[in-house]
Amino acid sequence: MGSEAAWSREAFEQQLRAYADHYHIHHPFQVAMHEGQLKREQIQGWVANRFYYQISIPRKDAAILANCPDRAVRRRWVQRIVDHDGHAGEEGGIEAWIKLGEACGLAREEIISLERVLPGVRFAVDAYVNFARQAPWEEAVASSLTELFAPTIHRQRLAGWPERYPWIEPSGLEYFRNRLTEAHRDVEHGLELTLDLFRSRAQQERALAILRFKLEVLWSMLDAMHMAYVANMPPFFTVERAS
Ligand code: AHQ
Repeated sequence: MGSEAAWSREAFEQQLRAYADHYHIHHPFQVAMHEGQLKREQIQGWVANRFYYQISIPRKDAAILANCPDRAVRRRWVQRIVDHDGHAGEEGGIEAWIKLGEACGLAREEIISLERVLPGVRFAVDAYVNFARQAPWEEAVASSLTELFAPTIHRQRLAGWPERYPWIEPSGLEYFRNRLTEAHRDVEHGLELTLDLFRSRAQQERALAILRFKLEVLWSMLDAMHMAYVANMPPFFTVERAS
């Protein structure tokens, strides 16, 4: 194992942020979405598939809490579950995502049934949740740092969708508005923990590898959607043709 000197805190943060160019904002499906090129069914497919990611996030975060012995960390990290599941008087992000789906013309039942979730999306999301269950809690914390790059993607949608997708009920964009503040707060905590806990060069390199894994999760989800909704080659298209 190399005995290279650890990066300074600032240099380590820069190494993490340098992965911005691997973020799924650059995936062809996401680029087409931003440029207004997606049809109604393609946007609906994306919302229905991303719902599986959204309902998996609180279970991912609960796995981190279950593995984390540090009360000070848990009492901040628990907010993520509340943000998504909601609490008395606040419907939460999962409900807001369903509202996004309804604003895109999907029926509530269609979203909640998970009937549209593609195998490739399910595999990628399950890989993320299982990683959080099996890895040391510190590593699962580091895997959430793709949200370093999330505010831009939410701002893009809020700015671009009303003009490019006027058929989407504007109230559905509430989810993205809420994430701007929630993601910013989450990343502050996640980045602080990662910079504090991954100290040696080997640990810092490990954190980069974990971030890369999570970037692959997000990219693979869009790969599955691109194949199904853009290339019109859903799983088993050679033997089964969706009705
Ligand atoms: O809506 C998103 C969300 O709630 C989360 C939680 C966080 C995590 O713990 O991994 N990551 C994440 C992300 C959300 N939205 C994605 C998007 O493109 O809308 C971005 C995604 C992320 O960057 O990890």
